[in-house]
Amino acid sequence: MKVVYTPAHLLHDPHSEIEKGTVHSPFEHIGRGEVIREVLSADSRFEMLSPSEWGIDVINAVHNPGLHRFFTTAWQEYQDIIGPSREVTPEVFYRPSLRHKMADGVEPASITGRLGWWCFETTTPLTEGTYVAARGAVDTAMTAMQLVLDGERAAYGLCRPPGHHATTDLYGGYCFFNNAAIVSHHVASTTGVKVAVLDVDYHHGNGTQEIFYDRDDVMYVSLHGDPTRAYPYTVGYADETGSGRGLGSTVNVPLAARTDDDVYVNALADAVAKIQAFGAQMVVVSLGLDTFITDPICDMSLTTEGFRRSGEVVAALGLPTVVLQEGGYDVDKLGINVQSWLVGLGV
Ligand code: SP5
Ligand code: ZN
Repeated sequence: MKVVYTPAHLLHDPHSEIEKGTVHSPFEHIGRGEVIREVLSADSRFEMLSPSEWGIDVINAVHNPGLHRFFTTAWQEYQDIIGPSREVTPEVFYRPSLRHKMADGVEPASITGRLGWWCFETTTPLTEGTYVAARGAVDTAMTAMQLVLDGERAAYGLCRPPGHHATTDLYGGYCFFNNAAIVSHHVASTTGVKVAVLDVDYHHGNGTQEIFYDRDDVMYVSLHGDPTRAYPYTVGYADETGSGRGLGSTVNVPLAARTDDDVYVNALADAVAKIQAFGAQMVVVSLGLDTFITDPICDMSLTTEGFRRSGEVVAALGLPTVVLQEGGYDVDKLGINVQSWLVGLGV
C-alpha cells in the first residue's frame, strides 16, 4: 500500500496543552507521526511517498477563507503585538450569546480577539510552524486521494496535525484544517462520485459532520465515545441525522466506555451496511487509534487484533478507500495499531 508522508508535520511542535486546569505536555505531538512512519517504512508491504502541492483553493472550498487567512499570520502577530510566546492559545472565546439581541458579531481587529473568534478550545496551540504543517497534512490527504482516483484500491495519508474536529469556521481538538472533509468535498464536487466518510476515531468528528450536515453527496458515519461523557460533548448524538437534503446522510453511533473488539466490530459492520445502502462509490476513513485499550485520554478497549478486524470489515465494502490519520495517543503502540488496521484493509 502507498503511504503519503511529509516531514512538514514536525513543524507543528507543541510542548504544552491546557487541560483540566493545568498546563501539561501535549498528547498530540511530533512523536506520533514519527512512530507511524518508522513502523510503516520498516515493513516492505508499504511504499512511502511524498505529497504534491495542492494550494489553498481546496482548503477555501470547505473552510471560511478567513480561517486560512488567520493561520497565515496569527503566530507572528502574537509575537509582534503581545510578546514572545512559543505557543499561542486563546484566553477569551467568542460565544454568539455575548451579542444576544444585538447585530451579529464580526471578526475582531485584535489578535487576542481573533484567536477566540476562530478557535473553540484550549488544547490546540499555534506554534511557529503550525500553518506550514497543517498545509502539509492537507497536501498529504489530497495526494492519497489522487492515488485512489488514479486506480489504487486504497492509500494511506499520514496526516498530522489531524483534521476531523475543524469546522467550516473553527479550529480545535488538535485540528486546524479538516483533511478528510477537504478530500471528500473535492472528490464529490469535481467527479460526482458519492463519498462516505467513515470516522472511527474515538472522538466524534464534529467538524466533518457540520461541513456535510445539509448535503446528500457526502455521507458522514461515525462510531465514537458517547458525547454524554466524551469530547466534544455537545455534538455526536444519535438523533443528529442531517438536515434538508442531507437528512439521513449523517449517522452517529455513540458507544459505551470499555467497548471491546466484538461489540465494536459488530457496530462497524452495521455502519458499513449503511454506507452500502447510501450508494457510496468511495470511502474516506478518518482513522483514529484512540479507541485502543491503553489510550491515555480515552476509555474504550480495542486491541491491535480488533484494528485488523476493523480494516477487514471496511475492505468487505469493496470500494476505493482513502485512509487518513486522525487521533491515537498511546504512542508506544500507535505504529503497530495503524499497521494492523491497514493490513486488515489489505496492503
Ligand atoms: C483528533 C483527536 O483525537 N482529537 C482529540 C481531542 C481531544 N482533546 C481533549 C482531550 C481531553 C481529554 N480529557 C479526558 C481525560 C480522561 N482521563
Ligand atoms: Zn480522537
